[in-house]
Amino acid sequence: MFGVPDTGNGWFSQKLSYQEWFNFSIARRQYLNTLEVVTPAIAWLLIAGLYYPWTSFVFGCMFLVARTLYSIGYMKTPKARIPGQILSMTSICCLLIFAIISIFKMVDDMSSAATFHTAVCQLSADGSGATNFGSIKFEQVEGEYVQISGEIEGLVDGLHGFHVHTSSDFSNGCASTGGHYNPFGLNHGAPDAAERHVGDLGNVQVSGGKATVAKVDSQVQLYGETSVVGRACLLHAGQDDLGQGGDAGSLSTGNAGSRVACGKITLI
Ligand SMILES: [Cu+2]
Ligand SMILES: [Zn+2]
Repeated sequence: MFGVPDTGNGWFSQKLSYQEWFNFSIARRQYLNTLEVVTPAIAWLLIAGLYYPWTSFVFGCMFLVARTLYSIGYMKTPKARIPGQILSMTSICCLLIFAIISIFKMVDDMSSAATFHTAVCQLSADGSGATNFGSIKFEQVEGEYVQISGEIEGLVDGLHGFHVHTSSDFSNGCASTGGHYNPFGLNHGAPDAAERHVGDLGNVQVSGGKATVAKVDSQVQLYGETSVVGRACLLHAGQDDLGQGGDAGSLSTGNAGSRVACGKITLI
């Protein structure tokens, strides 16, 4: 297999001449070298290639040239193989570094893909999914607060109650989306109040016909048992009194008036 001279006396024959053993040794070392160097190089090349295809390609070519130089040098003198060896080690080390970075990126990608949620809610007068009033984006990394952002237009200036309502049943427009999402059976309140509905997001300030929403909320979730995904986001004609109105309506709806725009909260 390694070009072992057949002496007819097995592997440990003492009848092999020095030259025969030398040739055998060279062949065996070249074979082992191939296993020890080329195998990891190919493995690292494949891993690094996932995130750095062109860099890996360049180092792969460099490695190929290096191994060719090394093999040519090997046939001549121990010194002649040094440049090939240096180039080979350099390229294989670079491949290893990029392979390690790729593995870290892979792990990072896998964990963030599992824990990062994004949802969007297109606002229209009847929940049809059109974006007549703009749209709201919900973003959440599991274990952290949700970020709510968006641009709203087409509402009259002033404060408008902003909530997550229980269902995305738009059979009767925004009117059929139920009450504020309230899985814990509490009274209506401000977003930062101890007692509030999960769906209570306070007010949105419209001025000059436009509003920019930028909120961080502690109770709205995009995953788990109290997820708001599949429910409705909704804007009212009037201001939400945040439960401070002193009447029954204040503790259930915030007296925010009629429902102007709504849409389904959908994961993207
Ligand atoms: Cu509401
Ligand atoms: Zn409420």
